[in-house]
Amino acid sequence: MKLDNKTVLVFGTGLSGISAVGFLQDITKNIIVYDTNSKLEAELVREKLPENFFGEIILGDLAEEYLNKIDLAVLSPGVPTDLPVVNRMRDNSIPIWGEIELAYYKAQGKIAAITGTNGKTTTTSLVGDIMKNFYQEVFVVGNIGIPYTDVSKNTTKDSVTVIEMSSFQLETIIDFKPNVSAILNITPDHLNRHHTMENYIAAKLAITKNQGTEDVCILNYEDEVLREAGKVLKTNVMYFSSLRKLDKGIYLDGDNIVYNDGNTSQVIVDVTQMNIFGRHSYENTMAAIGIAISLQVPYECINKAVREFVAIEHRIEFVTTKNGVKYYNDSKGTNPDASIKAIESMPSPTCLIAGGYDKGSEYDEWVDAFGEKIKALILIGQTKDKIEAAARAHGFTEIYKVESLEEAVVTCYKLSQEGDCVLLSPACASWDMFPNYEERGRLFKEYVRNL
Ligand code: UMA
Repeated sequence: MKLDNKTVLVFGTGLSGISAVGFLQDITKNIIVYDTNSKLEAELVREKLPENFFGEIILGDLAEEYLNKIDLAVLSPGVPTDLPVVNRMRDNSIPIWGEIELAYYKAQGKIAAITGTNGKTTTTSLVGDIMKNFYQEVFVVGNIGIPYTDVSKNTTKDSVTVIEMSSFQLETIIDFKPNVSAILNITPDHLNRHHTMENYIAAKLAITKNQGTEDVCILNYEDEVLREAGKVLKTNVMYFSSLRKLDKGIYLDGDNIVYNDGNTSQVIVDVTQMNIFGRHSYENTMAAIGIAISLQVPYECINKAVREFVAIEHRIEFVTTKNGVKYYNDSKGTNPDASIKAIESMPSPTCLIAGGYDKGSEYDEWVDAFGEKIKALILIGQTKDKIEAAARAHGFTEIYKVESLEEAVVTCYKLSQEGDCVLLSPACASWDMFPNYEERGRLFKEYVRNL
């Protein structure tokens, strides 16, 4: 559909909505900005919008009359696709695009798109670094925090755009087609939005729905859903595995990540030379390598970028060593599954700081993952009693309940001995004690450095 002079309703006034308006302004002057949050103030919304935007801003309910004049609705990722107002648009045959689909309208060059329940931000950053080692024009966008509509107009036939895509963003793509896609893993998440696991899986698999025989989809062989899905895709599939050698694909063999093109094998990197570790990090790295190989990046460029890559902030981020004890910040470990990955990647006995805002998670599997690794559990926040009960039910008794993050850090300092690790990986959101997980992570690092 051509968008010139069409009337477009931009739904949502967060990062994506504001960026979508800027994107659309060169194409049409008929833009309506809409947000269901009636508590927002129109003038404050206008301040966030481009200066030369003089269109209408509607907050709260959307009157019926608009449904007759809108040619397209552009949804922000956080807007559920089954909202009554969205259903009314659909009933009125108004096309509904996500912000990613809108950006794709002007996209040029090569596109790598990455999704998965966990690891997608790290993998996207790593792919971005690898690409920058070889290509001149590289954009890294999407769920990672930069709307795709911010950059897609600047892409050229020679550029590479690396996009982190959430299931929310994938739900509303139509023609979006990456040259290379990757799905890292699929475990239950965002079920309040997608309602069923089947819907969630379908959203993730949509990343490859428009790919053809000239494209590639990178899949985790050890994820049963993905392994099966790969057998019926109409595009080329490249599997990766951290558990077995593959006749074709990328796999971990001892300390080496190996690429086998079906005829010959080539060591791409020795994982002991990397700054990120643990099985999940090797899986993310293998996916990134698969993307890079598919986009013809030479092995030396891949090897260099992978060896130089450091963990992104708040994700199993190494902070410092004090008295022979290594401190790690995993404040982004806001659910039990993400925290399990951090626990598994600790190299030695660990004092674990956990607890926070109660999202209704269960902690049984998380406590099971402690094994011999966790020597003490230091609990903070709203969930401390709930987590304590789960831990005791699984026979874990080395528990300390404290009042602040600072007290937790000091407790770990006293409990740990040379060779140990201290890990902040709360398995909970931060909102009971901090404005966000970033602030929690920053404070943790500050307390550690002041020890
Ligand atoms: N809104 C409505 N009605 C609704 C829901 C939301 O009007 O029913 C409005 C809100 O009032 C608000 C706006 O929509 O004004 C917010 O839009 P949004 O939630 O899509 O947020 P953005 O600021 O546009 O940020 C989005 C992504 N957010 C979500 O998917 C929730 C960001 O991912 C992303 O970085 C950004 O686009 C740029 O691409 C964040 C995220 O939490 C990091 N992602 C989830 C995750 O990683 O788990 C999926």
